[in-house]
Amino acid sequence: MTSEPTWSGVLHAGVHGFLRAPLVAPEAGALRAAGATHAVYGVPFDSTTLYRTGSMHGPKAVRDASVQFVPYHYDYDVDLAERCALVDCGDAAAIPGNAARTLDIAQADLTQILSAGAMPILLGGEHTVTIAGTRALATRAPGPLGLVVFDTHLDTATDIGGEELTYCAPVSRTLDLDAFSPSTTVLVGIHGPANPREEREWAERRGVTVFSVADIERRGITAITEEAMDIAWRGTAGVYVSVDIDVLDAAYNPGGAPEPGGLTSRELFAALRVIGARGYSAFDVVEVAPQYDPAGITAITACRVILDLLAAASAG
Ligand SMILES: [Mn+2]
Repeated sequence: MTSEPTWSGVLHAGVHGFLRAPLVAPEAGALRAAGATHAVYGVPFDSTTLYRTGSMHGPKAVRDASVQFVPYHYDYDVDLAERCALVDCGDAAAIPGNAARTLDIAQADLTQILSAGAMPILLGGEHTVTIAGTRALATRAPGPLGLVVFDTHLDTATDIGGEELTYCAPVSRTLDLDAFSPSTTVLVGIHGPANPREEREWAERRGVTVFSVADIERRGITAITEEAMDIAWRGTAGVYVSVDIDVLDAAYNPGGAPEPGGLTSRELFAALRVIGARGYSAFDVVEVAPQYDPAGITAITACRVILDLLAAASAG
């Protein structure tokens, strides 16, 4: 983060990375030279989206929204500028219409970030981009990995019309990797009539833990997230966290897939408090589709997801 005064000029003036972080190429040498501990990296890709395409504009919208925040987080009494050396690695050179090549490009860049000892903060793009994140972590991690996904949807499709690299399948493609296991995979926030029965049966058959909105209603988000992290960290060397912004109620996410009956933003932030305290290895925020959201609520909330996760991990 830069040392320029927070309130000088107008917040949105100038060319900036996420939270005014310096721009550094996604190359291990450059990242090491910059002393980066955390690296924001966007994947502007949405070519497999079935409904309301537009999350390719997510990374830009999240960066733009980030200028209204300061590195100090009141809720945690933590100044991220003192705790993290955050850089912005820009965006993947995504190939429209080609998920396989886009994921390869993103995985290579994310591997550079990880090999520099920095934590990737991946901005979608559609949920397919998670596959690049989990693949990169799997090639770098010393042992088995856990996966925690916040989403309205199961995302456990085997394929869509024979296409395996689709935004309906980030969980199933991650579980193709040897490093990940259904027994340490948890889906949180699932609900509603946008989940095919086959995806539910796939998750049940494999032994993936699913916590629905009804579970959260009954037990509370903190207890649910504590149990999710217990499961994800059971015998694992790292945990990948994916936040599909559509886990939130449509009131907070009018974008790509608005879903009535989802979590409140305060419930999500309470979950992130637990996740930060328990620790994670990498995370993403996906499915921000700003053009359906004239007030910019979704991108602002996605910024909060990042700032809360970083602050929660830095606190205490
Ligand atoms: Mn999803």
